[in-house]
Amino acid sequence: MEKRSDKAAESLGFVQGFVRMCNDGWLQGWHERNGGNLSYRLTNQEVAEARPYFGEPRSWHEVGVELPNLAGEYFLVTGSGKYMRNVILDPAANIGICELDESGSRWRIVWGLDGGARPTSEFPTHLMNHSVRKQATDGANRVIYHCHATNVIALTYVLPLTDRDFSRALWQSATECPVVFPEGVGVVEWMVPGGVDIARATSKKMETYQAAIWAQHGLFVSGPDFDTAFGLAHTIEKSAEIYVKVLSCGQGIRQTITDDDLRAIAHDFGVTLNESFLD
Ligand code: 2HA
Ligand code: ZN
Repeated sequence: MEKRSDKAAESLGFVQGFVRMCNDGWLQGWHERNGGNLSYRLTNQEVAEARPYFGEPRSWHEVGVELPNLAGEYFLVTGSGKYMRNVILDPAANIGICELDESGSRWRIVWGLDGGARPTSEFPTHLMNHSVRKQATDGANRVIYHCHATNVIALTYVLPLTDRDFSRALWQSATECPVVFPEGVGVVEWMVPGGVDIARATSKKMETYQAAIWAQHGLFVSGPDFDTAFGLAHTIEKSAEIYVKVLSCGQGIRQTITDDDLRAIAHDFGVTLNESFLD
């Protein structure tokens, strides 16, 4: 059968949702140059819808780790060196669908990433996070998103780089935070990006948390769909922005949300806060 055109594949619902999220992140100012990346694990239904557009399979590449629970899965992913602001102009040149082999240790491009492009340099981190989040959420989580959220990064210069310090600061800086991420956030110390070491450190955090902060670099979030994952990044960054503004007033903190207030929010909204972060 003749392969259908790349352009037609761009009208598939999950591709449109992906493209919109790339553009939303750009509009937030989180994707200077080629900064940041996004990946999405397709449902079986979406694979079936996309299959008519798949091209001749390209060569296999090693992930660098084996991820058996992702064997045979398909991922839509942004390209290495590609700019988030360009995705909406030409999706097939800037994003693509990759298939994992039956051992979960190799990937190949089946659609998009035209002109010899490759998946993001952070693909190992994305795949390891997908593996961990799929396991942790019984298959519900499908989105992994990395952005250079400005105020989150700024806080990694002034707060101790612990899960506890960041979780408390974020919970106290916006009342919705304990409801949106009651387990807190993980913090990964500064590491060289793009490799398997930072991927391992991040996915370890993602066993417990929906989000991990990379010191002096950015934010990784996960979620079941584009709205929830983007909303999580937006909520964390907004709270960080408030905390940065409060510190910038230069008067210290006169009053904040107390630990008993946090417990009261958790009680009324029916969420379980990570008690080890409360006094
Ligand atoms: O894709 O953000 O961390 C560029 C990056 C690497
Ligand atoms: Zn980055």
